[in-house]
Amino acid sequence: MTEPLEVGVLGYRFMGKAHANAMARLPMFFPDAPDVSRSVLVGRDEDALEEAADRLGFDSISTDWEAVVDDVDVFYNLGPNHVHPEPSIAALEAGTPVFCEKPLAPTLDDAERMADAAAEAGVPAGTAFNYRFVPAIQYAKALLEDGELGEIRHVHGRYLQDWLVDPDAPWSWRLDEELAGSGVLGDLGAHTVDLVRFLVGDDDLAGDIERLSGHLQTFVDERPVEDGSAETPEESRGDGDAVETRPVTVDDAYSAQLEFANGAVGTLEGSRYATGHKNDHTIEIHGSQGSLRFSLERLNELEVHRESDRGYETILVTDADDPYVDHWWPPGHVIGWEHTFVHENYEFLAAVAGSEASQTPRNEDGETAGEDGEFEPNFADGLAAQRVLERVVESDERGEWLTLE
Ligand code: SOE
Repeated sequence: MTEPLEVGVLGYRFMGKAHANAMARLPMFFPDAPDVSRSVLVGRDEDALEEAADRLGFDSISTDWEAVVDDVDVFYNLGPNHVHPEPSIAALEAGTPVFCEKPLAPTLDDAERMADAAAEAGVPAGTAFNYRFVPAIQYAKALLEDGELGEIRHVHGRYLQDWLVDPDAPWSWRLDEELAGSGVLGDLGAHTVDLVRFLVGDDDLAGDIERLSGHLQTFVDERPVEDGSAETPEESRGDGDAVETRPVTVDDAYSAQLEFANGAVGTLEGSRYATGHKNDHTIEIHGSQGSLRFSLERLNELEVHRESDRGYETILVTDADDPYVDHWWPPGHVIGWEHTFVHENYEFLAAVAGSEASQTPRNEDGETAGEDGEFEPNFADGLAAQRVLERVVESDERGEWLTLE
């Protein structure tokens, strides 16, 4: 029997919980996944770490990431954005595979350093764009790759949340440029840009984004501080005992217009002020022979329109032969947001183990991601998304359309 992969995880809040849950589900639902031990949980506050390690099933805790990155078989970086670069680079320099939350880094420079370290290390380095692993999104990709929508003309991506609508919702690290890099742009826009690249980025579809025009807006420029740690909409509701305020130094909303290599046009939008939208990520694509649309709030469905149809057909992507579905429940027994983390952990850890367990679509050589030790989205994908986001910022500052190099 091979030894389990010892995983060290930095971060134990929202994303720490999502990934720990995913790892815990693997042996039950993906028995061909590599054996994993949730070995060490890393953070700064020992009491909080003890409590979280106990609850999330970790064997030990550490407040010293430098020691951990060298010691474990795999390092997960799930901390706030400003903590992504140094521990990830140190891990890669030690030859340890890294799985890092999105956006890859707070700045483009940091993202470039991280992607360079990954290329140098030659071990799996994944960016956790979990929405690629929604079965309906993979179904959509297969339709697009089969040319079923014809020539792509329009691509729309919107990610709307409403957790900052209340001007008294407390300040958090996500609202600080030093800690987060950007606001909605990096937090939500990174997901949308990645899905657009994933779905239509191939040369025989829309290809690369060639030019864009971006706009950013901050609606509330100061917020009350409670303990400054609010991380989720739930925690950001506020209980009115704030003692001071802190400036909001990031964007609250963004929009962008895109031109793709094949001449297709695109629009992107993201906001935390979209009243009534909790976690609404939608993608809509129109081609010469058909269209598709997807909404994260109905993630088991894909709406598809083909030339001969009079409207959209809603396809329930829950059949056993749909991506990943046979691991879960019989047709129609839907899955949720947390399953996307299980799928991405399965693929990433399979790549780390060099396992043949992966069931992602095979390439022309019949290989899956795990078989040749490659995992996508990798740090190069994280960097590519970041380049687009950086140009949105520059375009907003300069008030003009910009090309992407
Ligand atoms: C918070 O806005 C957030 O949790 C993002 O950070 C996640 O990436 C997204 O999936 C849901 O919203």
